[in-house]
Amino acid sequence: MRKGKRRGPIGSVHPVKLRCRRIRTVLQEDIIISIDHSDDPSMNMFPEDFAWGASTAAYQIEGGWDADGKGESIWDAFCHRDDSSVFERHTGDVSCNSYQLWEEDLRCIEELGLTHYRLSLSWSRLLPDGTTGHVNQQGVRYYNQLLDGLLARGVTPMVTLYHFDLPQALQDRGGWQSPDTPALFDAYARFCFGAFGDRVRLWITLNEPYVCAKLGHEDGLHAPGVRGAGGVAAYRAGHHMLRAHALAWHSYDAGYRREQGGLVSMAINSDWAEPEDADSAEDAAAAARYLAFSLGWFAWPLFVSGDYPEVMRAAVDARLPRFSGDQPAALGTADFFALNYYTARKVRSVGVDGGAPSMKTDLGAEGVVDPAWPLCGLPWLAVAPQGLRQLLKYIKATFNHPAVYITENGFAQTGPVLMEDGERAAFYRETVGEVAKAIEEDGVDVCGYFAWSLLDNFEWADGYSARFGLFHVDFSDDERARTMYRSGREYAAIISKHRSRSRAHRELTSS
Ligand code: GBH
Repeated sequence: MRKGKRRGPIGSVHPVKLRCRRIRTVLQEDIIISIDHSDDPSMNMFPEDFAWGASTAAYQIEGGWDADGKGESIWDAFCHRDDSSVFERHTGDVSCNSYQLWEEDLRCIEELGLTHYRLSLSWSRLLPDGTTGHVNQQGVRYYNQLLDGLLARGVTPMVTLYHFDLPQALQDRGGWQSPDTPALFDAYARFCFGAFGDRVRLWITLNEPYVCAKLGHEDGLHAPGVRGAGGVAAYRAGHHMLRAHALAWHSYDAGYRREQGGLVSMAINSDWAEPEDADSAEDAAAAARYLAFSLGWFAWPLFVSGDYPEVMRAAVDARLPRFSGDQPAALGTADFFALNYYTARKVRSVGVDGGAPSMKTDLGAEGVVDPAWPLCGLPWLAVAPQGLRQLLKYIKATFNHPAVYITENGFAQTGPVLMEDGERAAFYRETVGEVAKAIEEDGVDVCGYFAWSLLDNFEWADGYSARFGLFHVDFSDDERARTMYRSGREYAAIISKHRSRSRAHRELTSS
């Protein structure tokens, strides 16, 4: 590897080049372009082909839970339980009704001026029993219309194959705890590459395996609702998700990449973590463990060693599955780094007090929110945009300078709806400013930023009580009217300013 040169995406030889190298700023650029951004930190230079996007997920927006032959997913089943733990027993049965109102979504995307849109496919809408034995053509038609609609508007799709909604039929066969599920995922992935890959260049196999493993198979807060499980089920589920990802990446590499020329990765979520007491070696070690157990759990196998981080191995020991014998290997199966970032923690070390093993005792650390960071009503979500810059720096240093897409980032409102959501507008301004600094000052190869989310939607265990949208959705109205928030106007303005700035800059530097 030559020094000073950005390393190509791992798995290196393929026809796609990520066209997101940084554009060098010229001196006097401000004067030449005559935009005064001295008081606006988000106005640094972004590459001209930077991806400005927003994200959604199928179960959170589509509704149509049993429409036109769709099969049941684990989230349908979880929400329909008599003893559902979801906020006020909300469900995604109708949600934003994007299954019928997808043209409204396209209008929203256009109004924001997005260059990219990240959506997820509902596995059980396409393959009702989870297998390719039966394809639901109505589901295929739905996503064809949506993808064609995006392309017709000049919007590049990024497509996630799995965003928490396993077909219930596969859960009945053991779900992510079964060693058979990775091969079934691979078959589903190949089906999607074949059906949609002529129009999709950016693929995410799985969204946040951490959340699916831990909240779904240890905390019981997400489907399938496995609780306790003694720090076994979550690691096993996570392992099978890594295996599923590796199989799908290799399937793409061997069977589709040459013709379709796309890129495949997995979206990994992590808080930024820093020691609570900067002078404490214990807290420093605890913060490192905190990162290893979230980002590292999935990034180490893909980017570093093909195995879990050492600190995880040491703490979890025999309960952590082994990769030995797994073919193909997980190492090298990410063409870019896909990061979902929301918040940060000050971390302190906590002693292990014996008792039953759990992910919590394995971690031996506790993260707290700095009282200076504003909250939004969701206890876990404190505003810490500077943590994103820190995490990006960490990713550059730890994973050999990968190309990075920020595939989710956002801030919610809870309680009475504020259409003039100034705080959220400021959040986007500041966050984009931190991304700009990561690119310009830290040299991180950030290729895109996707806001979570296009629309207010079904926020999992919190139902509709938390609103993450750039558009407000009126869930009491059959039309599910979408109305842009002030934060949406802010994001649209950021995008349009940056796009014209980089265009102007290119014209100047190329003449
Ligand atoms: C993302 O997860 C999801 O991909 C997306 O679907 C979701 O709508 C969005 O965030 C907003 O939440 O309840 O105290 O156990 C973000 C990462 C990690 C945030 C787990 C919530 C649970 C905290 N998530 N965390 S707690």
